[in-house]
Amino acid sequence: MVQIFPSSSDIEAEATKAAAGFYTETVTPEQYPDYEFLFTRAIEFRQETIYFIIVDRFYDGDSANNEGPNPELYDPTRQKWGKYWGGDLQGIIDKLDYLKSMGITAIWISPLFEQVESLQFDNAAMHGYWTKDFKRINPRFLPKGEENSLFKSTAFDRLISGLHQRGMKLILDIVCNHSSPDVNGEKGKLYDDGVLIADYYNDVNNWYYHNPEIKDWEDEHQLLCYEMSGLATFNESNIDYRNYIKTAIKQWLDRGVDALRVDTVKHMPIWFWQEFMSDIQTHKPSVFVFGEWGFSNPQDGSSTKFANESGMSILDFGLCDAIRKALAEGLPGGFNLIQDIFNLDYLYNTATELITFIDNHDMPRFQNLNADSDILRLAIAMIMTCRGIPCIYYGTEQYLYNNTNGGHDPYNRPMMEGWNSDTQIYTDVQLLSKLRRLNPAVSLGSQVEKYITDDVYCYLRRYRDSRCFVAINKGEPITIDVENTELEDGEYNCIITKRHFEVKNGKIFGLQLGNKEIIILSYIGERVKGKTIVRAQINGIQTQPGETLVVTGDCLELGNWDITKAYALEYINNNTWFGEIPFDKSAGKAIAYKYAILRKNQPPLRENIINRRWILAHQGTVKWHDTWASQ
Ligand SMILES: [Ca+2]
Ligand SMILES: [Ca+2]
Repeated sequence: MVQIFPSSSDIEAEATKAAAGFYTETVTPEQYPDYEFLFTRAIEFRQETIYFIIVDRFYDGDSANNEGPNPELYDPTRQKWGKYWGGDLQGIIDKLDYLKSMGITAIWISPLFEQVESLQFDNAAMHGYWTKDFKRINPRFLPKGEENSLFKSTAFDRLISGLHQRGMKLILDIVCNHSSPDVNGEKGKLYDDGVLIADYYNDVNNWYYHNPEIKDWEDEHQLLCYEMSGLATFNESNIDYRNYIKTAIKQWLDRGVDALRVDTVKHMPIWFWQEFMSDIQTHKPSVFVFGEWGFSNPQDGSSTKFANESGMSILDFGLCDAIRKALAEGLPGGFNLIQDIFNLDYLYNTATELITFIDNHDMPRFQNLNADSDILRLAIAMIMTCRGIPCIYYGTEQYLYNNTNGGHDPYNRPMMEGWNSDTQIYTDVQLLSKLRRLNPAVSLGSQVEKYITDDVYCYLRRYRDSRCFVAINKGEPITIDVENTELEDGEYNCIITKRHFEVKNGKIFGLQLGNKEIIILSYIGERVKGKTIVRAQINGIQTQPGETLVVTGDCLELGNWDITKAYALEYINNNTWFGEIPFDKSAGKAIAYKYAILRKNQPPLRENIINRRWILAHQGTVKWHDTWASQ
């Protein structure tokens, strides 16, 4: 006889035991597991300046490794653009001082994973997107003869320590969607630190989809489950695959990687990324992640949805496209094309964390569209000062480009040649990277247009009492009046040209702008200081002018529920309020809080929610990403 339900006497016995504390262990505070790390999520990346390196094309620091396992894949003449040319990890290590001195604080390097060692037609996997083993390093990037298991590479350790000693960060480029295409009759042969675990042509454990190429790019099923360029495409429903890829990435993070750039996020379902992000951030809460949603644009709801729901930021293709059209191609509309993109920032929950760029390894370089280095300079100064985290493609500061076939792939990946630290862009980035670190208006603040025509653009970055005013003229010399700059009255020197300006009654009269000139005026106010600083962000509430969003809570720093002592946040845009809240007395303690809106001539409007709860770290920076709980 099978007993399905416990008998009433069993239930009574259980109840008696529970009442007697039978199931309650006495735990002293010292024995509590330390879960505080889970409440210190998300590193602050917004003050960084990123530099994107194609490892093979940056610098050959060790010629002994150039022939690699298969010499056929190496082209010493550097004429065959699909083959390896010799760049390696030692080359990056050798140039860290060059990058540091330019003001670069984080480098994104093309994938380091071990690649298929064969040619497909005349092409090798120098780009790093045909992975054979996610737990091994491409031997072409390591000293000859060094074991290439992730756990054994000393060159990788030297790269990490070289970066960290200089206060710089490493962003690892990862691909979860696919492994390798058919090369020499093999496809998708995948290894787990040298042990074969999957093979597209003998896929006994269903690690891959076996679908044709994507034909209809509007069909979501095709986007997610079909192939691109014949690449063996992973079946993410297979838990063994997911465990493999997540374990591999965690091992790289354990070795010192600070952030991740994720390839082709569009081609995997959102639930996969949500699971990936929560597992990765539980493993290493400080990791910053951004994805490549190809041709993302605020007008494309699927890309903003991904940016808001996946747990990672994205590359801002929409802004890139607008800057190229306005500045490089000089299309009608000019700066208005760029402002049109900023006007839609409210569609993103965190527009200030979008990765901004003007070109990359998948499109012609900016100078292929317009060789004028002064225009390039304006574009770089713009991404260094507008909202988002700037990413500079390697060589831009040396005016590196090749015009073969219009600079389309692979001609957008030339070998880095010059290392001149006196170029105008090199020295601009030096100054502007410092500005990003020192002035929170640039890294965290709102962005407001102050003057715009097709050729002239002025905008203000604003956070608390910090300000950064930018004026750019891409056309003929002109003199303009800018009303309501929101700058404090007084004298300012442009941080680039050193020109002198006066702000009176909030206005700059007679602002003379030369041809292709940029002016940047900065005022750095008081920084928020505290043992623990919470960077609180709330989305999903549209306030009216004159209203203020505050955080009220059960601790001194939040006013002990006295709404008149609540902590005020800063307006960023129609979807976002943000602020840094310092905690001293309550650092290390559990608190409860909620958001409220202070309104004119009306009682405050509090969120309709019992409480939000948080365990404050003892020290450091913490992020809250909350959504307004409506009535
Ligand atoms: Ca080499
Ligand atoms: Ca896929």
